[in-house]
Order: sequence, then structure tokens, then C-alpha cells
Amino acid sequence: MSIDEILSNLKKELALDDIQWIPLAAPLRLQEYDDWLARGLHGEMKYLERHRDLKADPTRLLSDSRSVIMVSKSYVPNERPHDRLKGLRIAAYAQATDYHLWFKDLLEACKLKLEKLFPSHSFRCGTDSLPFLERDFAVQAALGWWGKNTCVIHPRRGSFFFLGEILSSVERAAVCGGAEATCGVGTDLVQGLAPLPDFCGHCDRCLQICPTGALEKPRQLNPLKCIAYWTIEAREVAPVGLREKFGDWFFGCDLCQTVCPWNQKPLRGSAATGVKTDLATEEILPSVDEAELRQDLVFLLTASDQEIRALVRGTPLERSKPQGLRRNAMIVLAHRQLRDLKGLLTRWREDAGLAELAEWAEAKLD
Ligand code: B12
Ligand code: SF4
Ligand code: SF4
Repeated sequence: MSIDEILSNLKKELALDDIQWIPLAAPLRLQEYDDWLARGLHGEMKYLERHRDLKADPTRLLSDSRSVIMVSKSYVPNERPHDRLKGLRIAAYAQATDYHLWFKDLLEACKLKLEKLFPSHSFRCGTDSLPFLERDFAVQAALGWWGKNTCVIHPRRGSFFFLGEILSSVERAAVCGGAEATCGVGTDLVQGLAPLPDFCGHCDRCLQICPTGALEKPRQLNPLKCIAYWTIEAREVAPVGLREKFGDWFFGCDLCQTVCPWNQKPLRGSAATGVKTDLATEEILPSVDEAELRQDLVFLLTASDQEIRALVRGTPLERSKPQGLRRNAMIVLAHRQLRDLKGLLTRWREDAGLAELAEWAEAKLD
């Protein structure tokens, strides 16, 4: 079996969108990563700093690793929807069950098949949480180009996909010289793949649409201004001037991807249909159901930690913890000017972490 046949079989059997196998080289943009860390842009995401050396040398993740298989899996249209907190504006990836579980399972299945084909070799897979510069290697594997919004974009598939990786000890010399010579792992592994051209051209829609100015320059995102950072990763509450600009995003943000011309085709027919890239921010996204919105806000601001945890279990929303979800709910409540729900804020004025935000939200509703 040739390498192309192996990859094509894996793609079909596991319903992957793209899969490429490349030699493990150095990251392309480590210097930019270091500059970004040096500016402190990782904020509370201290793991990005801790993992820096592992990212610089991915061979440390798997001894004898020689190559990596990069995989993409689209989440638009959503094949695994959950029905939690549907009244709130949640980024498309988080409207599905947690990809750290199901996509990791797909990658493990892929790994098992590879272990059978290459019994004397070792493999290690991951998605998101492995200290590995996924977008850098996805670009190396020609799964897309680096968009000005920093996402990896494919000319046909757009950017609404997850990335995953399988590190492997396989290299041409080892395979062809040993018992697995019939596998025919050939020159394509040695040479790598030609990168895709940068198809952003003169477009700058993502930079224009970002409500907080987080895309400071093409391909330079400042998470400390990004809605996704403040609603998913941060434990702190966003500074006042910034939270005013969040709109009704409750968890994550898709604006810089939604306006991207390369995402219009993948978006058609998905839950996000109706996207019109020439409209003002408020009009770009489908409206949320007001009754459901109220119901969700009441739940989040009255339920116990335990009840909230039970509701979001198995979804990406778990990442924010109950206190983070309450925090996000208060900002949405203030933004949507739901004055009749103002009473929900009262009890949080006594809460050490949320008091300032509760007072701010009350003032916004006055
Ligand atoms: C930390 C993190 C975040 C942070 C920081 C985002 C960021 N842009 O770095 C926050 C919380 C904000 C975030 C948000 C999102 N994330 Co995130 N995130 C990550 C994580 C864990 C690490 C990314 C990282 O290393 N950032 C460090 C900075 C420095 O990297 P960077 O901004 O990409 O900058 C690089 C380029 O700009 C490049 N560069 C700089 N200058 C130049 C110039 C040229 C010419 C070129 C070519 C390149 C280039 O070099 C830099 C260093 O590599 C990865 C998973 C992983 N293990 O890699 C997922 C990951 C990047 N996230 C992902 C997703 C889906 C999202 C969201 C869409 C979720 C959402 N809807 O809310 C948003 C998208 C926001 C955006 N526009 O990027 C996917 C992206 C898939 C894709 N198609 O690209 C990943 C790969 C997870 C996964 N396994 O699928 N994320
Ligand atoms: S995810 Fe939202 S806030 Fe973050 S850079 Fe994109 S548009 Fe801006
Ligand atoms: S919106 Fe335009 S500039 Fe931004 S990533 Fe898409 S093509 Fe590139």
C-alpha cells in the first residue's frame, strides 16, 4: 500500500476532511511565537509559556519522532450538536459536543490503524491540548494558509475545522529498510509538501469586523482584546472598556471567520446561514430566540455550581467553569438591556469575583 492509499483509506474510514503526512521539521514561525510571548499576550494562558520549549522541538513529545500526520475535521455543518444554552450566542465549534473527546477518539482510531500497518513504530496523537504548534504544522502540511485572522484556511473548506496531529517515528529510511518495506512509504514523506499560496490578497474583512480591535495587524492577534479569550480562557473579568464591545457573544466569537469570503461556501446550509458579509456586525449573525435567551440567563444566574456543571458536561462550555459562565451571562444581560431581569444581579453583588461586574451590569440597565 502506498502512503497515498493509506491516507486516503484513513480519510474515508474515519470521515476526516483532510490528512497529510509530512516530515517533522522545525516550526516555521517560532520567532513570532516568542515575540508574542515576550509581549505577554498570552495573559492567563501560562501553559503557552511553559510549553514553549516543547513546541520549539516537537521531537521531545515522542522520542524518535520523525514525521507528523496532520488532520483537519470540519465542524460546520455541525454533525454533533448539543442542545445546551441554545438561547445564547455560542461560537460554532462550541455548539457541538466537546471535540477534545470525539475528535481525540477519531485520532486514536487513526493511530491504532497506523500501529497495525507499522508495528515497529510509535505514534502519539493530540488535538488542541498537546504542546504542539498545530497551525504551523497544518500550514506545513498544506492543510491551508495562514489567514490574516490567524486561522488556517483551506480554499475549499474555509477555516471552520479543528486540527489534530499524530506524531510518528516513521521515516522513509526506517520503513523501506525494514520488514515494512512493502508499505512503500516514498519520497513524498522526505520532500514535504508545497505550501498553499496566501489567498487573503488585499482583503481585510476580518480586521475590519473585529469589534475589539484584537487583530492588531494581519496575522497578529492580541488575545487580551479577543472575545474568545475573555469568554473561554480567562478566569478574570474583562476590563470595562472592552466588555462594552462584546455584543451578545456568550462563549467564543466567530466574527473574524464568519466574514471571511472563504467561509461563505462552508457556511451555506449550516446553522449560520443568512450570513451577509456587507452588513453591520449586529446583522451578520442569525438572531437568537429571546424567550430561550431569558430562560438561559435565569438558569445561569440562579443555578448552583453543581447544576451548571451537570448541564454543560461533555460540551466545550465546561472550560469556563460555572463562575465564568455566570460572568459571561451578566455581560450578555447588560448588552441585551433586559431590564426586567435586573433582579438576577442582586445576589452577585456580594460575590468576591463577580461584585464589580454585577454593579456594572446594574448600572448599564439603569
Ligand atoms: C491559545 C489558543 C487560542 C487563543 C489565542 C488565539 C491565537 N490566535 O493564538 C484564543 C483563546 C484567543 C483562541 C481563539 C480561537 N481559537 Co484557538 N487555540 C489556541 C491554541 C491552544 C494555541 C494557539 C497559539 O499557539 N497561539 C500563539 C499565537 C502566537 O499564534 P497565532 O496567533 O496563531 O500567531 C501565529 C501566526 O500569526 C504566525 N505569523 C505571525 N506573523 C506572520 C506572518 C506571516 C506572513 C505568516 C505566514 C504567519 C505569521 O506566527 C504566529 C506564531 O505561530 C491552539 C491549539 C494549538 N495547540 O495550537 C488553538 C486553535 C488555534 N484554536 C482554534 C479555534 C477553533 C479557535 C477559535 C475559532 C474558537 C472560537 N470560535 O472562539 C478562536 C479563533 C480566534 C482567532 N482568530 O484565532 C483552532 C484553529 C483551527 C484553524 N482552522 O485555524 C486551534 C488550532 C485548535 C484546534 N485544535 O483546532 N485560541
Ligand atoms: S474571535 Fe472575535 S474578538 Fe477575537 S479576533 Fe476574531 S473577531 Fe476579534
Ligand atoms: S477575511 Fe479576508 S483577510 Fe481575513 S482571513 Fe479571510 S480572506 Fe484573509
